[in-house]
This record gives sequence, structure tokens and C-alpha cells, in this order.
Amino acid sequence: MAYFDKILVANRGEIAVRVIRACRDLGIRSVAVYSDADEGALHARMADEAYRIGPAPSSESYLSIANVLDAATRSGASAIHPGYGFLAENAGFARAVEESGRTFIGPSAASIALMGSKIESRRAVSDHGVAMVPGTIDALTSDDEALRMASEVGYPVMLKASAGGGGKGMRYVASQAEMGSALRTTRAEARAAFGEDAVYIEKFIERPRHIEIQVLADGHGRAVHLGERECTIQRRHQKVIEECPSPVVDSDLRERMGRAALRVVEAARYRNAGTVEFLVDTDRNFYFLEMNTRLQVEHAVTEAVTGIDLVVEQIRIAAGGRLDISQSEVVMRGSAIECRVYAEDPDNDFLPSPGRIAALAAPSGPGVRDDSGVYAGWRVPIEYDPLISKLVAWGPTRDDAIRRMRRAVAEYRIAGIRSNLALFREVLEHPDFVAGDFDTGFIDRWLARRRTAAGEPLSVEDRDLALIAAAVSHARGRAPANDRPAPVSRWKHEGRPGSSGPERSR
Ligand code: MV4
Repeated sequence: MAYFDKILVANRGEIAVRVIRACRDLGIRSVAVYSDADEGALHARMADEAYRIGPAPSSESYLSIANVLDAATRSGASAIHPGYGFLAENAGFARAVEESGRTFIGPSAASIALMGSKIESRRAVSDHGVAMVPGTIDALTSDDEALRMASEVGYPVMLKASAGGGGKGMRYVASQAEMGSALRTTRAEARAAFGEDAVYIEKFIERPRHIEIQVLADGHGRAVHLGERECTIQRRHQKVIEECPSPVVDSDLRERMGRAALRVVEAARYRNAGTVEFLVDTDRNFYFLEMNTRLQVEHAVTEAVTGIDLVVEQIRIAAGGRLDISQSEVVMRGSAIECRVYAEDPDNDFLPSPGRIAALAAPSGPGVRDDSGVYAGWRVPIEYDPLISKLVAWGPTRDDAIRRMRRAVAEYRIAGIRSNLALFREVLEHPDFVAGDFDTGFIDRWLARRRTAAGEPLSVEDRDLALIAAAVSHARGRAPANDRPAPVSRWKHEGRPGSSGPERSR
């Protein structure tokens, strides 16, 4: 059964290829759009039809609502899948698609707008009884109010822009002496970046993990959660490695986080696939952070473990279909890891490494999936995110998945451009990674240590990071991170099933 005759994919690269594949699996015609920089790109070649939507700068192509809608008119597509990034979380785009008489494959414009405002989403979610990071519910109106709220929740705090998210527009505030200038710079940056300067305060959660719950909701009152993804391994707020399940989430915590995520779905009257992000502290308390109203980059680890095709479900739901999966039918089997393969140079501060791919051999074999957006001979453009593929390895256990990922990374050959593959080889052998013992500072601390070990001076940014890490360790009566052996993290014990650690999340 076909749900739509023809779907336009308003995106590029590996995610456009991923959606085109789902269309083909469902017998639906696919329409690609491409900029001048993407003429001959894999997604444009794979789709049944492809339409040029403008010059290389995304503001004049992939971000142009008018140009995307024009391609929809030219092709006769009756639905639009936005992928992630670009227009995926633009409420105005979702509205414009619906007003043009087409279906937006995603949530309503109202849900996108609600979750796009971190202040409004915090209010809606707290009204539904979901635990969130202690802090302000309303936008701060004065320096005095900020100082009062911050001393109420206790320093250090995070100052966050309501229009921010994903690490954008946030600032660490150690003490009241820093509050005045932090408010001014955060507001000014938010105004420049988002055109809106509302800010709020959250208590700073130390050494958290970033764990998110995948949800599916059909808009007819049915909703399920598909367990969690562990997304703690990040560099500068970019995820690097994700996994499903998390090594620290047992079935009890999963059930409680899943129920909380479904309350967020209710609060947003959410429809389609979405992700509810939580911070999890070292005592395994979890706090709502934000909801991503789109398909995520890392969705494939959930697919590997649940066997559910999230893009197919998105299309079915958008076509008005009922969710035919009940919560008890969601079964998590085995363990999956994703490595984001980037065209970037780890030896040159991770600068993008665009250029012609001279040779390419992607891994395959049992339990390995490579969602790529490139091919040999293709020139990776400089204009866009340099993600070239997402490598996923599945195994019956986490150790099996790690070994498989090591094998897959070793099989991978990319010539002509630099990539971050060599880093994965090292991280996948790191004892703390293998033990599942890490927090959000893992990659930065590891890279800093690795560079000083190689005799390189630290960059100003890395030196600041190291100083902050040392200060935090000192304040907590620990040895600085550079002094090995590091103290054994509480994660090591509390993550273990059967551990008798305190369970305080509610
Ligand atoms: C925080 C936090 C500590 N306390 N909020 C960064 C990305 C964005 N989604 C939220 N982030 C954080 N918010 C409070 N109240 C620490 C981070 C954070 C982080 C979170 C997840 C993964 C990596 C991170 C790296 C640095 C900081």
C-alpha cells in the first residue's frame, strides 16, 4: 500500500538518501532537491526525480521555503519530508507546507513552535509532571531576578537562551560575580543568532550524561517510546558516538524515562517521530532538557535494536495511519553503536576537509550498516555539514557491538580527503569507553590529554577546558583529570544492573 504517490525530500546527503530508500521500500516515488554545490550528489542521483533549488549557500537553496515549495509544485509531490537540520524544525515551513495543500512529514507547526521555545516547553512539560532541571519557569526580566533565582537554585548555574538548544546560546555561570556580564553576553548572542533574547536559569548538572528517548505518536492518541539512546560522547556539542541501549540504563530506569517522555508527547500534543532529551546525573536522576521535533541523525541505532523502521513509521503516521505498534511489542534486542564519519582533519583542529573522494570502500557484512551520502569521485562541498556517513554496528551484547564496530572501522577506506576514522579506532579501545564509564567531558579530556602527550601545546580553548575541569575536580576534592589514575567514576558502579545505588528520579 502506498501512502503518498510522491514525496519530496527537502534535504541533502546521507539523510536524504535514507528517506529516499524508505520511499522506495514503500513503493513511493521520491523527489530530490539540490543546490549548485550538489549537482551530481548521491541523493540527487538516487531519487526518481531531482530539481535544482538554488545556488550553493543554504540560505538560498535548502533553507529557502519558496524554492522548496516551488520544486514541490514542479514535481507534483504531495508530501514533504524535511530530514534533520535545514527546515526540519522550522514551524513556518511546516505551516507553509500544510497551507500549500501538502503533507508535512513531521509534527504540527504548533508542536514545533512550542518545543522551539525552551521557556514555553519547560512550562508545558512541568505542568505535566515531568522532572526537569531545577531553575526558572518564566523568562528572566532583570539582573536582580537572575541573581535571586540563581542563589535559590545554587551556583554554579547555566544561563540558557529560550530560542537556543543543542548547546547553542548557553553559558556556565560559576558565581554571582559573573552573572551580570553573563546575562549581557548571552542576551546579545541570542538576539544576534535567534532574533530573541529571552533567557532562563538552570542548575548546573555536573558530569551529566545525555540520554534521549525516541517516541512515535500517531496523533490519534496512540504513542509508544522506543527506549533510549546514549549520546554522551560529544565534542563541542556535536555528537560523535551514539549507542542504544545506554550502558547505564536498566529496564526500570528505561520505563520511568519512557513514561516521562510520553508525558512530554501529551504536553506537546505531539504527532510523528520525536526525541525527548534528558540529562542524567551521577545518581541516575533524570531531568527533561528539550524535545527535538524531528528524525535524528542517530535514529539508526534505535532501528537496529528495535527492528522498527522509523522513516517508514513517519510516513505512515503522516498519511493518517494508526500506529500499529503497542508498547509491549517494542522489544529491544542486542546493542548498537553509531560512529559519525566526518570529512574533517583531527590533526588540524577538526577543520572540515572538503574535496574529491579519490577512493572509497565502505564496510559491510553481518551487523554492519553504513548510511552514506557520498561516493568515490564525488567532491565533498565546503558549504555544508561535513558528515559523510553514519556507521552502525549491531551485536547481541555491547561488547559484541564494540568488536564489530572495530572491525567495520578497520574495513573503512576513504582516500583523497581527511576523515575522523582514526579517532574511532582509538576511542573504541579506550578502557573507559569499553566500560561504559564516561560523561559529557570524555572526548575533550581525552583529546587534551592525547595532545599534551604528543608534546603539543594546548589551544586557548582546550587550555580553558582543562582549567575548568581541574577547577571542578579541585572543588570536589579530586585529583585533576590529567593526573592518572583518575578516580573511579560513580557511573561504573551505579550503571550496573543490580547495583543498589539510590534511585531518586521521579
Ligand atoms: C546542561 C549541562 C549541565 N547543566 N544543562 C549541552 C547541549 C545541550 N543539549 C545541553 N547541554 C548541557 N546542558 C545543565 N543545567 C551540560 C550540558 C553539556 C552537555 C550536555 C550533553 C552532552 C554534552 C554536553 C557537553 C557540555 C555541556
